[in-house]
Amino acid sequence: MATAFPEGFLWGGAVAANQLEGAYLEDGKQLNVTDVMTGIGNPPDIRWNDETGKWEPSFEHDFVHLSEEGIDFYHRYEGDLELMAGMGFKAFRTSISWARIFPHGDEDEPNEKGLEFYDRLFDKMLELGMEPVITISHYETPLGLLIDYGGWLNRKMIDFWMNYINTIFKRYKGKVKYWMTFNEINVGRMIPFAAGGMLDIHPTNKEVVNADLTQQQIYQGWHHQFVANALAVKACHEIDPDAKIGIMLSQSGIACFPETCNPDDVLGAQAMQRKQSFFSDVMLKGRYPGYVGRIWAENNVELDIQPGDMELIANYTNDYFAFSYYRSSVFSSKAAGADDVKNATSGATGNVKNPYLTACSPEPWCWPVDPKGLRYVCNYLQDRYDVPLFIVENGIGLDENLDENGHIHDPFRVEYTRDHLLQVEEAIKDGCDIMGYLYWGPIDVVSAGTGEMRKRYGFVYVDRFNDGHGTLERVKKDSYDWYKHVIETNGEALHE
Ligand code: BGP
Repeated sequence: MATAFPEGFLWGGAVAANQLEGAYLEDGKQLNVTDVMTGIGNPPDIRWNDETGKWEPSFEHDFVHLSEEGIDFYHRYEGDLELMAGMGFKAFRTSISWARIFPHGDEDEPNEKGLEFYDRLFDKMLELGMEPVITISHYETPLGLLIDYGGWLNRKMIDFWMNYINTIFKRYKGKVKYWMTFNEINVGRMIPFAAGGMLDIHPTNKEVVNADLTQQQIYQGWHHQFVANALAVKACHEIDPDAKIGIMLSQSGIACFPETCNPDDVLGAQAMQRKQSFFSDVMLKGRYPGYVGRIWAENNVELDIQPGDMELIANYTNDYFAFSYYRSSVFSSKAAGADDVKNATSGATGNVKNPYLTACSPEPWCWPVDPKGLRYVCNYLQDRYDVPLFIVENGIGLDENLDENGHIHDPFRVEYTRDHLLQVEEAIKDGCDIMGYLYWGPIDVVSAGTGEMRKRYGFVYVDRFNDGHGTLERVKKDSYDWYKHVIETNGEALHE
């Protein structure tokens, strides 16, 4: 039976530098913001120093920052990529750790050793037949830029960003065909330091890091990122006309459904969707959408838009829409906390449970499983933007241990992935132009949301635990051969 997956469909997996590379201070690298965070929902582990009048990283803590060593991908990438190639991956997504290239962020010249690492990494991927799909900034703003400049709250960031992107576009021209600018900036309000890359450097309370940015601050920070995104599109196309550059957003929040046909539920769910679509409306349609005018007026937001900004945003929209999808949610106008985001990293926006969904990932995470939500999101995005779609994150985190025979049987992961892929196939039949599917975390990595190893997504197990112990040995789970079979049959195996 022929499948709907087109020839050249980019099957593969996705990770991010800060969650697996380790080597966090090696070869000239300095700290990225996530190097001092345990779970992106928490504030960075930095302290105000009255003498220097600055925030400084605190290395005094009684827990393990697992990302410091990650899964030691920095030293083991060859073997790990061979494991991925063993499943027949056509593409592998990772990010460039910004602070490997510009360690503090504001240097004029890049760190050659950092550039060499990614040369080796991309060469190895290409040798193994995998297209590098590269996120330019995946929660990895150099800490120096946050502490000294406030990150994206400051327009100067655009200059540092330009230095960074021009360096990497020129260096990796011909090697990287698929770029993405920012990972999930649409969750920047919930995760201002990591996803927003913003830090209020004039805190009123020096005991804690202020996570509550004003509406004025956050929209101004996003405006700087929109300009930076447009400049990246321009630079990418000029430097390497064969390369494509996408946006990357969390789109679980698009699958936010009204609890009932009560018009208040329907309008409320639409407002939730717009909180997500705002970002793609700007970066793909090239202008601020009308509905944000009301939000700005009601919150006294007055953006500082410099001459030329809106022309850039209009003229340099992205080539494709990459997104993550993990779960759906339900909005009820009657439930309390309608604006609450229950789980920032999953991007969900609703406030009540969906009685029609029976499965969820294990406690304490408990992300509801909704494969049809993915089909809904694909269709929604295709209708609204009409650009190629790239599913660059979808997967399930489970708490797993080797059994007495040294194996991991993970039928739930197979079921989750199969059910989602069947809905991707339906979306393709619906007319969606889908470039590929990259499973999130094909090898166990440190969780972004909670900073732990216990939440494992991999087809490959890594022997490392929350307290930092473990041999780092890699073991294939049952799902490894299953995914391999799906790829080699271009999806036909989903129907077996
Ligand atoms: C996305 C992030 C990833 C990733 C994934 C799973 O939002 O882009 O970095 O980790 O979520 O989240 P978690 O690791 O919290 O389970």
